[in-house]
Amino acid sequence: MRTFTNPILPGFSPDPSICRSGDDFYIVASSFEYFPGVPIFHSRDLVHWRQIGHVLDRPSQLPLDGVFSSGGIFAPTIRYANGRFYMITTNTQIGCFYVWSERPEGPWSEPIPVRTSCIDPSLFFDEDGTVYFTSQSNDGIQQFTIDIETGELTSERALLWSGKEGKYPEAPHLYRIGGMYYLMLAEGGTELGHMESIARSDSPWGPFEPCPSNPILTHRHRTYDDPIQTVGHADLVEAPDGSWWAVLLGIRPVPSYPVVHHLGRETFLAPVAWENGWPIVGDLGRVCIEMKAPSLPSSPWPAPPERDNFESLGFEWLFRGNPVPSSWSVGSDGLTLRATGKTLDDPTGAAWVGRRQRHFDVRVSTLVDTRGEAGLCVLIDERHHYSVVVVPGRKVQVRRRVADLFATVAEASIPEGPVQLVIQANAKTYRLGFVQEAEPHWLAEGTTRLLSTEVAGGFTGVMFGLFALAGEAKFSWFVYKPL
Ligand code: 6LW
Repeated sequence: MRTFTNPILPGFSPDPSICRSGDDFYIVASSFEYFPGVPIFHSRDLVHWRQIGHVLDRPSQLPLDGVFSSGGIFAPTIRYANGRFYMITTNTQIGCFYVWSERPEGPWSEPIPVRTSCIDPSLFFDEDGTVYFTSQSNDGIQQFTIDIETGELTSERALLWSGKEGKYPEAPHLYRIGGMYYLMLAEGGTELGHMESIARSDSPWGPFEPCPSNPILTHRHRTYDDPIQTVGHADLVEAPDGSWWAVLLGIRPVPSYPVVHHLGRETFLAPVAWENGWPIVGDLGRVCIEMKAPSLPSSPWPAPPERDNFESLGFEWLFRGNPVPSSWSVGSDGLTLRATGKTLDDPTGAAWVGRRQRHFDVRVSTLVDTRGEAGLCVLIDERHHYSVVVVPGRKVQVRRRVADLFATVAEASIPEGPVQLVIQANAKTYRLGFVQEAEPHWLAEGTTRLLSTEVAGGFTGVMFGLFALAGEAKFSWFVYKPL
């Protein structure tokens, strides 16, 4: 039996939504305070994915003024209809909106606002041309029809079925499958009680008949040692061969009790079987690391290079909030960061670029040249980060910020010239240091637990970042090496 390995998108990539155009599948995920926003991935076999861009790659589409950590872009939905891709989402700074494009790699349109207060909006294009807008709202799952040219809501507001248990019904999607309308939603909260439920009706407005085996997806009854927890927030897609699949979010906790995770909520794939007009997700609602692969022809992408010389800033690299244009540039001599006066303790605005930690076991390193103060960090938010920093006087320091606690925990002297900084991660520990004459000098450690979502709060995951705190710094290269 051919299998695939979950997660299909490792590292912080929550709230996945999927659509298909011909033989091509596309996934989008939430991006919160990070810019550019809403990463978009492409696959031809549902198993191998590569990022083709960001849906929101201009400040005019993604204003993040005043954004806080885990604010910004919440759960997106992607749909393909009548030759156009649509992506609808919420920006906590401006509200609900959508953009469209004929090409998934962009450019995408300017935002079209939708005037209703909600998170987790979704679109459904019915065969008769009616377009439905369905979303979370304060009093349950709401639905309107929408004029897709203008964003105007064109019907009365209807409240639909709000799930099996009614706690945090969210992430609704409406589908028409086999002549019935299905309303699928997440409930129970995005933590350990997370689950996915479904109901069906003859009409898009209901009344909806709940599936007798709800929730159709959950790990809430599983023990702490299950390698996957919190599954839910799913979206369905039919493959060209008639098979059905769900993408969903889940976490891979660090083996420990109680459950903690630091890589963020990740994107998983599970097969969907239909029985008596109801979907069975995965192994009776359970998702595994190894699952039976789709029978689509395997279509892998070349592995991304481990080394980045910063000739341009690739899709992996993100800013916290809208970038300060004068704070960064790339060119033949690498990446230059220029301090802005903001630090790692500020939610946005520092001279900082970062990328997701996607593997538990990984080593990242960079060569930095500075007369100021600059370095390499691992960060989940402005209150939880570890860094190894070059400081004036040819010294390198390791600093740890955990909530109200801050300490410089180690210091060493370094010779003149560029210095190689390194962070090595396993599931439980980060080691921070520098490399001299090809030998790593480990200065200090920090536990991954203190950078976890359970400690920091919020909706994101850890990132490796490059930053400048004083003066200018040149980073010649960055290496991300899974171990
Ligand atoms: C998202 C909601 C959720 O909008 O978490 O797990 C919120 N689900 O649906 C932020 O990701």
